[in-house]
Amino acid sequence: MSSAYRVLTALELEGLSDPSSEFAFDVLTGLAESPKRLSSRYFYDDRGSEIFQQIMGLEEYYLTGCEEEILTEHGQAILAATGDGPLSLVDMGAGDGKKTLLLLDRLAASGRSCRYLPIDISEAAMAGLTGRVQDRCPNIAVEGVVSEYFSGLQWLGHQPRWPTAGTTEPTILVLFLGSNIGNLDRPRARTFLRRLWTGLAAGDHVLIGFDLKKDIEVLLDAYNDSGGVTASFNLNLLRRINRELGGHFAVDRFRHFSTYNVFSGAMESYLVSLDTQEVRIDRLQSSFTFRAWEPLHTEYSYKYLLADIERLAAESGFEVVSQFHDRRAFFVDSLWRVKKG
Ligand code: AVJ
Repeated sequence: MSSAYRVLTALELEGLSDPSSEFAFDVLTGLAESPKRLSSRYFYDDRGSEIFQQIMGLEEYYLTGCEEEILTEHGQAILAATGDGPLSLVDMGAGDGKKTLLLLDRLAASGRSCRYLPIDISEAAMAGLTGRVQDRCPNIAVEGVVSEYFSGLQWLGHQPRWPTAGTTEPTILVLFLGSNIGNLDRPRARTFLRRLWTGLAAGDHVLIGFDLKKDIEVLLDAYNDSGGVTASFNLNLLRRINRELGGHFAVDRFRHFSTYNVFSGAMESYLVSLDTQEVRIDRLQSSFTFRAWEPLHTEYSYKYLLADIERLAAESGFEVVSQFHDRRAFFVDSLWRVKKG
């Protein structure tokens, strides 16, 4: 006799999850909240990723230049800390991979056996990145995954560590560069790093880019660039809702505003409604009222002290190997080793 119920397996459920309905749901709930908010994870559609690449080229957005300097100056030391055996390089939120190439070039030149596993949410960015790496470093095996990093990480956790028989187990180095961790508040950062720890073995490494607390004027300029690129990055979120969810945002009726909260240590970004307006979003079968000067929160970018980084590592099961910073000490790439009992 057949039973009257079924137990859904994770696999059956997986096929049912739909990223665009998740976006729709988060917009629906976020705009119903008070204050209104949208998650910064939705910045990175193909267009948003393209605008972010423009941000990385801005003089005012010092983060990218600092990290390039760190990887150029200390790339050798970072790679050496992971030994000289086969290496799996996992790159979370790889973007255009320009910074990672600074490490890959060295690896390719050293002849060390290496596999490159980038994870990025934008397929266009991934296509560009994997193409570039394959051209530049033909002896590095490239296997990209287009997904958010949490699911990409889970997927990688189920992959064989090293498919070639006869070689020694590779060590893993996970890159989480560019201050991507800055979007997470402290509890979420801890949870994220614990998840990462769970998928790794003792002796694996992670290299995490943290933006440091510094002169507030420098911070404000980085998120309020004079060319308005950051503003269009932020406003692209409304354009994305218009494109994907049939929204009717008049994008020029909102302004970008970004400020520093000294107490929480975060740059906070908002879109502020310039007048009272009602915005219909067809696919949500809903309209939302924005009052004049009402804010919509879109992003946190947390800044760290070196001591915060050490505490975070300890709290999530890692040992700090080395903190590499640029000349001005604006930014740190922190190298951690996985500790297991
Ligand atoms: C990609 C999250 C590191 O927070 O600095 C840049 C995104 N937002 N300008 C950051 C961003 C506004 C960036 N991260």
